[in-house]
Amino acid sequence: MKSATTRAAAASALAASTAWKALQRHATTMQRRHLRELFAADTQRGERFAIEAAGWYFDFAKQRLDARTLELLLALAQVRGVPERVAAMFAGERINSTEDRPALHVALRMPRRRRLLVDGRDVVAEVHAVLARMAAWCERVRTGAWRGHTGERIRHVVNIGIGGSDLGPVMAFEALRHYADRSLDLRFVSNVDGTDFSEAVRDLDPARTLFIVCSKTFTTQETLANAHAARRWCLAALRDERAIARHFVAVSTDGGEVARFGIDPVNMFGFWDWVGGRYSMDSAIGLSTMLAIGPARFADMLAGFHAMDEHFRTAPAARNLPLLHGLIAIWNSNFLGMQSLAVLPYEQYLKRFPAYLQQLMMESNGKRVTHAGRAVGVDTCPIVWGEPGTNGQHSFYQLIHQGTRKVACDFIGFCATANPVANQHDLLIANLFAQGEALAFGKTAAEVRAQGVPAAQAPHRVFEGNRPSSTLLARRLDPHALGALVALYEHSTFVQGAIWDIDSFDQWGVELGKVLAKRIGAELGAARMPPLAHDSSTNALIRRYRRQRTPRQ
Ligand code: G6Q
Repeated sequence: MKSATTRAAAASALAASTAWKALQRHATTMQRRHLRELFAADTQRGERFAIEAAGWYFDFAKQRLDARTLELLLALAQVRGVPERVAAMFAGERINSTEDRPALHVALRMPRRRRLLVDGRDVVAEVHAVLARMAAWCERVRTGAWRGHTGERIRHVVNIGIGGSDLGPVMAFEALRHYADRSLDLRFVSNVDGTDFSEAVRDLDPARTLFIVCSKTFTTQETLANAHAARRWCLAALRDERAIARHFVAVSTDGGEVARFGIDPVNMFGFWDWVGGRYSMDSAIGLSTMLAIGPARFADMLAGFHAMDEHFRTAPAARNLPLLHGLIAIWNSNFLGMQSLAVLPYEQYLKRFPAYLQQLMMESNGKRVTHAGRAVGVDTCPIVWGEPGTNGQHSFYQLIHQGTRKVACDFIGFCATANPVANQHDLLIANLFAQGEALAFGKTAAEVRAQGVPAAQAPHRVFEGNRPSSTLLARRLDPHALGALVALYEHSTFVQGAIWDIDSFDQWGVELGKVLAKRIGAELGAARMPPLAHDSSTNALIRRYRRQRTPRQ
């Protein structure tokens, strides 16, 4: 009897396609080849399998592939219609099919002179109108022209949002902290856990604190709960409803909901339904970023995004960085059996980048059906995780080097540092390069023996190698480089989704939990224990929680 997976694969047009089968056949050959052999066979491999775009050097020579692999992957991209899908995205077509809307984040960073009509409206002009309002407001806060209700200058800014309305802003703030105005203290609150809010404001002065409430829909439970907590906290100290107008601004697509909350729509910065939450850090959702680094540097970041967009849109396939990055991800996960991708930035400022990418990639491509609702039939998004180097080396790298699970790695580094401390940047980057080398080439039993390692210990000291990685290297981490890096991963994610024929811009998988949480929330909140009709495990958890919870305040 065939397993469910086999049946799904049999039903899948993708798995049955000639291009896919050719890659499978090729993979059986490549599975037998070691990176040691591939490098020995081609002394130019390091240069041949590397490209550059928008300030980023992408070295994929340590991936387990050869020229034929690339040829087959590029052929797959052709037959899966990747070029047409890219064109459709840039043209503003409704490529988010299940929500019937465009996914037009590329319009957020188009230069002012460009025009792009969506439903008869020039979206580029609208984007620049919002950017101009954001810039004017940020300048007022940064120069002290915007004051709190009691006339104090704003010193603390708390961004309230979750998911796409948090992960991008916090990642960008951390990444660009070196360029930030240090007289403004930025904090981020996302979790509905009251600890997040309480710890964020415990040492703040309400008279000097401003809240940015970021929510595309302005109906998200967590964000509204935290925004109401902020409102109460602010009013408890300032004791005047009029204070809200000086201490709260909103970023949303829904002016009605913003007004209902009590924020003056004059203090609202808008965006559009064609900006997905996880693709929104360069829209008004990036208000905290602009506040921190200033409008000019925010524009540099947008220019970085745009440079990578233009490269992606126009570069020939064989030299197209996001396209190759996405195809290599397909190769690793679908043909070499890599179950996860570790993103390993050797840059402390990128400490939140893996978390940001987890949402970008796993919420976009963690799907099991195609646009038409049929089983994809092959594995989709790998599990994405990571931590900054070198910390990870003293923790989970053991598994990457010698474990039985297969992990593909993306190393990210910069040639220059904003914080030179003796020779520490050289040490950092030496570690980055060393990890890629160790993973690829390992250490053979013969090498271990030659070092005089006792026979009993030898198996523990062997590194089989042949573990693939890519290295992304840029000159320095600045707003332009960050924009280009994020755009690179956005487009790589899109390429992978296009190959699998899935809608990378919806997220129906988050709905069920939300609905159940509402029902359970009512049961936890009821004065008397209500009749419970969940499974026996959930019922028991609810009863236990009700018996042991903190008394209401
Ligand atoms: C991202 C998702 C999701 C979203 C949050 C917050 O692509 O849609 O993470 O960003 O649920 O939504 P709101 O911005 O509407 O509050």
